[in-house]
Amino acid sequence: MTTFEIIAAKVRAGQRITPDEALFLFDSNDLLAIGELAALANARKNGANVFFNVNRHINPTNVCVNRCAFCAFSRTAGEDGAYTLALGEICRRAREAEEEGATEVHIVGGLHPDLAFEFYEETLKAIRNTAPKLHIKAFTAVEIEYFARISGLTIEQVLERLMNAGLGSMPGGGAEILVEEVRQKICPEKISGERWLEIIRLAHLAGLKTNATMLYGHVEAVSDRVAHMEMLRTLQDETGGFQAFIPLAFQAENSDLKLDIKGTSGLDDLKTLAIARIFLDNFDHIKAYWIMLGEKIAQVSLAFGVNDLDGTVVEEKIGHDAGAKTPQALTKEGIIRLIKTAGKIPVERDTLYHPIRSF
Ligand code: V47
Ligand code: SF4
Repeated sequence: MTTFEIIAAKVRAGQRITPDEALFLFDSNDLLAIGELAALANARKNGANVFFNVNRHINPTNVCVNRCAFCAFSRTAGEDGAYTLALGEICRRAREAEEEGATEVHIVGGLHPDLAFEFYEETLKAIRNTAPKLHIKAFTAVEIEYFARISGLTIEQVLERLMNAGLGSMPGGGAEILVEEVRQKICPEKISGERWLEIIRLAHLAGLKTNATMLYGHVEAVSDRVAHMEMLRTLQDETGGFQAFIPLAFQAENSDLKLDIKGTSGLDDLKTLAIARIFLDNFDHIKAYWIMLGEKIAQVSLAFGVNDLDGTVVEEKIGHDAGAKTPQALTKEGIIRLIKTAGKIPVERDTLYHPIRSF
């Protein structure tokens, strides 16, 4: 049997593939054969259902002490374009989201040098009071670690206090590429990959569900992507706390990370999503984040193993500050149309993947 036939036989039998086999797939350009296997692996888990949610992103501040090389969103305090939203404005946006039918707010921001931990705790409490029906998905592992540092609390204490204030789950940002050598090139000031995994482990043990992202298409090798996914798969075996894996296509335009390539190719996007679906056999959901991929690739990815199109988003800053050409928001109707015209069944979900309604 050829290597591909061995991999195909494993996927058909519901068996796990090895990192070397994932690498073999990355080195192959037979996109349709890889996609077919990914579609099979996905159909087994999710049938023809494709999830989306009605949500709104709020980024309370873009002031950040880290200044990762790839990030065009962050500013140094006092720099042109630096902003911090008042608590009232955060609540106004949350209330507006709830009134417009959102079930989730997604809150992440920079590591502000002057805001105290209590500000974040108060933010959660204020949102819970003004928009009690919203699930609050907030703060990456990077922010949680920063809160522990500025407050002198342990990670466990930070998580407990935030959960008491209304934190419902955590997004998957800050993972980038977990391999240390790559982190030194793209985000030397950010917590290590090992620390990211440790914070997420503690969050899972505290009872929080999280996602996991992977920023790809910059200086990393495909072997780094495989190593990244392998670390996530191992942690997922231990905790089962990850919901979705979300590959984030690097937006190069306004980034300080100057590369010869200008963003990822459609082939690379689809191959990465498909291989993730095949390799991460213990993740229920692979999410195509249309903001970074474009609506068309995101739609096509539904035939390549993807079963989640994220949400309506409403106002996106991180990808758009970096030059993303996608719209700021999709309407619920727009997402439903993308899914239906791909021949799939749109299912609105809540943050924890309970179905709300099929269309
Ligand atoms: O961690 C920053 C990435 C992430 C760029 O969990 C960039 O449901 C591309 O994590 N090009 C934040 N990406 C966004 C994020 C996310 C988004 C949607 C859903 C969920 C979820 C999580 O954005 C950062 C970083 O990896 N990012 N700059 C850029 N130039
Ligand atoms: Fe700060 Fe996050 Fe941007 Fe890095 S990616 S500079 S930690 S906001």
